[in-house]
Amino acid sequence: ADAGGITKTWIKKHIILYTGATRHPFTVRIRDGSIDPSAFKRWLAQDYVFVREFVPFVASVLIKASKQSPEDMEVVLGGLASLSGEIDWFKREASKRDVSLANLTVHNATRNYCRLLEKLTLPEVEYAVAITAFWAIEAVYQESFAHCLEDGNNTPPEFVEACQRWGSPGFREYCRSLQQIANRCLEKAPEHVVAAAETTFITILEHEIEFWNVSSGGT
Ligand code: HMH
Repeated sequence: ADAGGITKTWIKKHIILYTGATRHPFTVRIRDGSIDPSAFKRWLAQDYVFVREFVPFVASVLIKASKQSPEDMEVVLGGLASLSGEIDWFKREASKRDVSLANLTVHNATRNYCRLLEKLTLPEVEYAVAITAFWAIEAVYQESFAHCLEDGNNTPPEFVEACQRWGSPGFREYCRSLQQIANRCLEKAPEHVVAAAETTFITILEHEIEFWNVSSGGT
């Protein structure tokens, strides 16, 4: 297999969708400084809902990883552990910006994405499919927010901290580890599992785009 593995060939094959998720107008506007602060607030509240649902999903990946490889388990455990601090960060950030997390409206795109996570949490979902989904979810945020910190950015100071959560070199390394695990699993997986993982990858990208759309759009 080539260096980037199967996941890299999928990125190339689905580059329009991938770019749609990783260079969405919402994050591009953070980078160029034209972001509407109310759009950021909308994103913050919806992502808080998402991250709460993400915890049981990652826990399910942890259980699957623990049955496959001790090294994989440690990588996934690191990700799960960091979600505790992430939830705290959302709460702090929301209170700073006067965003109520108590009785917020859950948008359709958020609900749909949470439903997808719930399905991917089921024990019958193959480890190779689950870890591919996990990698794709994290990679979209990593690529999106790293771009906001790259050379030539005009990211307003008040959003730099958020960008650093997912755009940092540490998060990039963590995503690389997930990608390597996914590649290794996919190499060994039977054809129908590889096909299911590719479909899941595409579905994740579509849900990420819909999710960003909610943040940038009106209500
Ligand atoms: C919608 N995708 C969404 N939210 C997140 N926090 C991540 C990915 C990364 O964890």
